[in-house]
Amino acid sequence: MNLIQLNQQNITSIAARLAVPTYDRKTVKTGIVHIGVGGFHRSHQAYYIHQLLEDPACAEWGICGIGLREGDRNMADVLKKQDGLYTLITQHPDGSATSEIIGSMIDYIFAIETPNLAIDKMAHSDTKIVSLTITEGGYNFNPSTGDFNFDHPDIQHELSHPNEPKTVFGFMSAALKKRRDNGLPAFTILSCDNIQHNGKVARKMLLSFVQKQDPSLANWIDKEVRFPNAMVDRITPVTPKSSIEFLKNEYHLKDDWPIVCEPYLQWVIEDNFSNGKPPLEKLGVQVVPDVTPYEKMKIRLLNAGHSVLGIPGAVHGHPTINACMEDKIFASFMRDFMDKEVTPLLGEIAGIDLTDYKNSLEGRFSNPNIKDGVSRICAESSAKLPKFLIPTIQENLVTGGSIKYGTFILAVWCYYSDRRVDLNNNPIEIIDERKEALHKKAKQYQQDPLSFLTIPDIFGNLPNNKRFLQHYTTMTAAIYQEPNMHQLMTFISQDNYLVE
Ligand code: CS2
Repeated sequence: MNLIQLNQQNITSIAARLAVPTYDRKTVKTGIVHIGVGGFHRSHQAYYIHQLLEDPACAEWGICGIGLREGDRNMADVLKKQDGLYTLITQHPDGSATSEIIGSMIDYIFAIETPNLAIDKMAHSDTKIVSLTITEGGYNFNPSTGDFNFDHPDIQHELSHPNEPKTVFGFMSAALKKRRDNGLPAFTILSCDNIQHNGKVARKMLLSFVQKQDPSLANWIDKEVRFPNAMVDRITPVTPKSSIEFLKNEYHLKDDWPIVCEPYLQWVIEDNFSNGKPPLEKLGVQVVPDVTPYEKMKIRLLNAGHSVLGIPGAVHGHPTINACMEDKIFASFMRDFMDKEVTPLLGEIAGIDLTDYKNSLEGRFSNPNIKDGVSRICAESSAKLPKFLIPTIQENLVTGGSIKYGTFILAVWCYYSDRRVDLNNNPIEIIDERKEALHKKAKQYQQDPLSFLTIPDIFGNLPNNKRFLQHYTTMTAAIYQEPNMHQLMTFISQDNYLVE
C-alpha cells in the first residue's frame, strides 16, 4: 500500500481522495492564538474556523496553537510534521463516517521550548483573540471559595519573574503587558471550557493574578480586555488507534493524530469582544447577549449526565458511554437524574425545549460509533464534579428538591476511588491529578465513613448538611456491602425510596 503522509506538500494528491482546505493557507493570518490544543479544540473551534476560512474575506482569522505543558509535546511534534493539518472523522450513528482535512491551524508553538515566541505571537498586532481550552482544572481556583490559588509553585515563580512565564496566566499577562507598552489594542480572552460563567471566571482569575504581579497592568486589563462567556459542545472521544488504521486503509493516508467526533456541534457566545469578532454567526454559532442559561443547561445536563453514567459505569465494568446507554437501568437512572434533579433548577430557556434537548442527549450518548470511554469521562472528576454535579446537589438542598441521584454518584465515587477495580476485579484506569489524595481519603471509609467528604475544595459545605449526610451514609453503606450498580440504581430510583 502506497501511503501518503499528511502535510501541505502532499495536499494536492490527497485532494483526489478526500476534502482538503480550498483556501490558500499561506495567505491566512493568525487572528486567534489558542492555548491548549486537544481533541476538543480540533473538533470544535478549529473546525468552525476552517469553514470560515473558505471565505477569502475571513483570511485574518487563522489559528496559531500554543502548548504550555510538557504533555503537549506529542501534539507539537505531530502538528509540526503535518504542517498543522489533521483529519476530522465525523462518526454518524448509522455507522457511516465523513472524513475531511482541516487547515485552520496554520502555526503551532511549543511554548516550553520557545516561550518568547509564544509571547510575541500573542502580542502581535494580527492577534485579536486568545482562546482557551485548558480544562476545568486549569483555571486554578478553589471551587468552594472561588478564589485564585496562589500556592501553586509555578504561580509563585511567575509573580517574582514576570519574564519567565510558565502558566496560562503568566503568558497572558506577559503578552498583554507587551501590547499595552506597544500601544496595541488588547485581545479578547475567549474561554471554551465547561465552566459556568467561563469568561467571568477567566477574568477573575487573571485579574487576581496580575493584581499581585503588576497592579498597573491589572488596571489596564480591567478596562481593556473583554472575556465573553461561551457554551461549547461536541462530543470528542480520545482518538482510537483504529481511526489511524481506518485512514490508511480507506484513503491510503498517514495521519498520526486524526480526530473523531460526533456530528452534533454547538457554540453559543456572548457578543463581547475587545478587538473584533470573526463572523461566526454565518456558520450557525449563536451570538447572544447572555449565555448563562445555555451554559447551565449544557453543563448540568450533558457534562453531569456523562459523569452520572461514567462513574457507576466504570465500577460496573461498562467500557463506554454508549455501553452504559444500552444498559436500560443506567439509561433510565441518568434520565431520572436529568428530569428530577436538574430540570427543576433550569427554568425557561429562550428557544429551547428541554425535553427535546434531553432526548437529543440520549441519542448522542447512544451513538454506537463514538465509543467514548468512561475513562475519559471520569478523568479529572475532582475538577469536573465541583462544576458539573455538586452545584446541583447544593441548589436542591436549598430548594428542598431531590438529591438522591446526584448523591449516589458521589457515594460511588468514594467506592471507585477506594477500590479502583470494577465488579469483575479488573483495574479501573483512573486519570486524575488528585487520584492519590482521593484514594487516601476514600480508603479510610471503614474507620470513618465520612472521610472522603473531608476535601473542602471539592465538597464545600456538603458534609455539614444533615439531609445530604443521611443519603450519603445510607448509600455508601449499601455500596460497600454489595456494590451491585443495577440493584442499587433500581432501588434508589423507586418512588418510595426515602432517607429523611
Ligand atoms: C465530557 C465532555 O469531559 C467530560 O466529562 O462531559 O468532554 C463532553 O464530552 C464535552 O463537553 C461535549 O461538548
